[in-house]
Amino acid sequence: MQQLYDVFFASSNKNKYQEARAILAEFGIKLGFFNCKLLEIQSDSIRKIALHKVTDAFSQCKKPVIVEDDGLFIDSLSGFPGPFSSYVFKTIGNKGILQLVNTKRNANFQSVIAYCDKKQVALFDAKIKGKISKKTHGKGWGYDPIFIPHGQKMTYALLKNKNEISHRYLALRKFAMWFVRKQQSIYR
Ligand code: ITT
Repeated sequence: MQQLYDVFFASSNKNKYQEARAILAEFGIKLGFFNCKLLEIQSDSIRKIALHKVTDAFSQCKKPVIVEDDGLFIDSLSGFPGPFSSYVFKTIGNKGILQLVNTKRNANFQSVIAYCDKKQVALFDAKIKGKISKKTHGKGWGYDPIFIPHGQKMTYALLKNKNEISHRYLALRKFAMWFVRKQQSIYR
């Protein structure tokens, strides 16, 4: 019988899963949702956070699984909120971020995808440069209404092709190319 899913996405954030599922579908990878609260260590490195999250995810899910850790890094705030992006969004939100940012608006969004199965762990990361807008534009989730990726005039929230250019897309594309090759070598 054909497997329903190739790999699971462990997260408490359905928005991240929905985007990841659409992105991986383009590579022929079927992504299931493993809705859970993951152990998040305190660290200034989103790679280290993702690594811990994925071992915790595999111990709960017991199937090939990926997790994602993201951060919005604002240059003039020395990279804040970075690894604390989830907490900062829940506390001060976009309104608070806009109050903190002055004339220097450069920022970048980073994603780390971590994969774990019975035999191995692998990490895939990506970064997209951009700017923080002067006010919110659009109704997207998280920081979508205030992040304008480099080379674009609109925020993530207003872009129709977010999933073709985003930090998530760039990291998932690296994962997908590796994963497809790995599956082919298993079935060869
Ligand atoms: P899990 O750890 O359970 O997967 P989370 O929401 O806590 O979910 P992160 O720790 O990676 O995920 O938090 C990063 C935060 O950055 C997230 O909560 C959003 O507020 C924000 N974020 C990440 N990617 C985003 C995107 O594409 N658009 C808007 N905001 C994003």
